Amino acid sequence: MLNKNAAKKIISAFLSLMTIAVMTAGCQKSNEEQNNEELLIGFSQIGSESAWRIGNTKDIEEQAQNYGVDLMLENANQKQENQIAAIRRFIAYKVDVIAFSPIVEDGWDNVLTEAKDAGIPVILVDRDISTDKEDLTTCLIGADFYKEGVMAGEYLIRKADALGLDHVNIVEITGTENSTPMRQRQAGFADAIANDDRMTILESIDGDFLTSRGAECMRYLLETYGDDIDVVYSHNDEMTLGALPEIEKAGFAPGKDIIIISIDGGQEAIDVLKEGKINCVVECTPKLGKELMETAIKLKAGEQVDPLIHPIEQVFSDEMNPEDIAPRGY
Ligand code: GZL
Repeated sequence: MLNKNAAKKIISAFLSLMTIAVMTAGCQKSNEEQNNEELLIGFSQIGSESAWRIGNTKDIEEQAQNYGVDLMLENANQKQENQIAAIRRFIAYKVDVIAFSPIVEDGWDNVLTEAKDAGIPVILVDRDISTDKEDLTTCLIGADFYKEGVMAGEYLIRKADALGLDHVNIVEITGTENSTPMRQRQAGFADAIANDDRMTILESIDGDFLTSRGAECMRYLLETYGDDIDVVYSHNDEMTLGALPEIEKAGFAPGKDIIIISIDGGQEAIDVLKEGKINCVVECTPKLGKELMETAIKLKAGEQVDPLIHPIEQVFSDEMNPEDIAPRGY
């Protein structure tokens, strides 16, 4: 039978061991969390307006899985206010990194200042913003839209040479007004043809990157300019695919009577190019997910990141054998 003192010492020693065990377990748990901490990205996507956008979303989700990254992706259904609200939710949720494709370039200063004050880095994907403030974003991962416009203009000059044209009347169906791709595709194309006296842009009209608007714009342009139109320069495949039936209804053969130049390079447009109804499609890859994950992982680790990441892009046209074009995947 233990005397009382011995019993007290054993109980005291047991309680001390228990305390150490709990504390160690607590430390071990926090150490384990720190070692296996998940990277959480909050992504605000513009919407689902095109095969390009749907392909972009799919690629980001697939790459998040490949890299074991937690992704909160919210679809803004083409509304800037929905993107701003989503970014505020990401801030409240204390995500590690915020990423988004800004539907237009202006109007982001307040919400991005809130993200900066919260210490959450922001990655721009696909499109850019316009701001006078410093350091609201860490980098831009997206196409060189100006170069896409230049490549479209350079194709048209080659096509006019090949056809021996002495004047070329162009109608332009632009993407969403004040968006980066619209501004830069318009500027690049205009600059590429600026010194060619054969070229005249009859009118530029906003098709908002939508098939339905592309059809409406084409109907108006055909009613206004009729057979004066030699070329349609469309800022994305959806608007192009909306325009083509209107051209045919008006009695013209797209790709022959009217040169058709488009941008994105989705499978549907490439199939129509193979039919000879589109003459040129400038590639704009939606596959930006890998670069996004690698950049976010670097930011989480406190590493420096490239401020600008442009994917390499090509031109598909009737200057090549369209059968050589590999499946596009979007
Ligand atoms: C381009 C992207 C554009 C696509 C359109 O990177 O922002 O938005 O060209 C899409 O198809 O709507």
